[in-house]
Amino acid sequence: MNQLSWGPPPMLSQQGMTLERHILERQRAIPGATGDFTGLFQQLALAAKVINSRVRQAGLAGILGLTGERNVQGEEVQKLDDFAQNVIVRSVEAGGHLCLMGSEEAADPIRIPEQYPTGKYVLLFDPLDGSSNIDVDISIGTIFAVHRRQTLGRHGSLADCLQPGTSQVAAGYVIYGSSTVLVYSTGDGVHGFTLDPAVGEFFLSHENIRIPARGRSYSVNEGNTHLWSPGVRRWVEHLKTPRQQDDGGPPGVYSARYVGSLVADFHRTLLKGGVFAYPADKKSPDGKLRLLYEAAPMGFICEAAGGSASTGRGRICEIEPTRLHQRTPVYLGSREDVAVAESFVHEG
Ligand code: FDP
Repeated sequence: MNQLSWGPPPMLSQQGMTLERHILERQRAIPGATGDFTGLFQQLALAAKVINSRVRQAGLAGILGLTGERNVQGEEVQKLDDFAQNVIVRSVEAGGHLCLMGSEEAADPIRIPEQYPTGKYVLLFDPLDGSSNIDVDISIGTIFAVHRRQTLGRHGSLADCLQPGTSQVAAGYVIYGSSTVLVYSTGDGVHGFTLDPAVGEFFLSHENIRIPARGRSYSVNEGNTHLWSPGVRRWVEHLKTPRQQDDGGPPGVYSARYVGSLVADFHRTLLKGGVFAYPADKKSPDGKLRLLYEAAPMGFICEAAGGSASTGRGRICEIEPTRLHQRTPVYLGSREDVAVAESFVHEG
């Protein structure tokens, strides 16, 4: 037996591809690139590290629980939501790369303070998604989308935030899970970086992620069955009904997997395949998830990995937004699984 094979596998940090270097190398390949984008990403990565460190200490530092306020969506604001919002704004506002920001936690677009220069990008983000899971130690995450500004003037305007997902120049998320992973795409491939807590750096761990064309699990809140349309109900019944597999294997059904934290449910779907859905229902006729800083960035990543992102009736990334906190129904995941969902949703 080869004794060397008993040694520990090489650590990610020894392989040396940091998030910063990855983005820098891509920037060098683009003629005329100014480094603005790289700078913005460095600041986002820093914010993710700060949020990560606080998420890891939350129970110890006494910052679990609610602030006592409600956000623009009427949801109770968790102390960590509040913290993450401040960290992101403070990390990116001074860099000179942004003209405006939009966040789940702020009713209106967030301006860059007068003392700082403004730049050509717009940042939309959900600072801490899945926040109802914070107190019970379940994976939560940060989601972000970057657009190029469309208007002139120092500050940009709401119109700069209201761009379709197809206009995103980058999208990404950070999952604070059993490890902390940052996944991003600029449209040509999806890459994941795992935080090495000993070094304090994100290292490339998931290069060129491709979502399988079909998966074996579905992820949806089935407690809402009574609120769904007949088509959505039939779709989930279809997934639960044993049928012959395409490859002639034994009859199989889909497994149910639902964390209730978008970043966690999406991350699993991206890596393993299958479908994540938050359909429109009687209580939320437009769906629950927010278009600009939840559905569109996840949709952009999903498509860049070879998957599909649908409202059930069309591409999420083609929706022309009209409101900052607009919602949309969501079906994200493996191409074939999303196509099956669409065929049922179309039936009504
Ligand atoms: P949360 O309410 O905990 O903030 O966007 C909100 C979100 O979580 C998503 O992360 C998650 O996918 C979804 O809502 C869960 O909603 P339900 O509790 O209605 O299933």
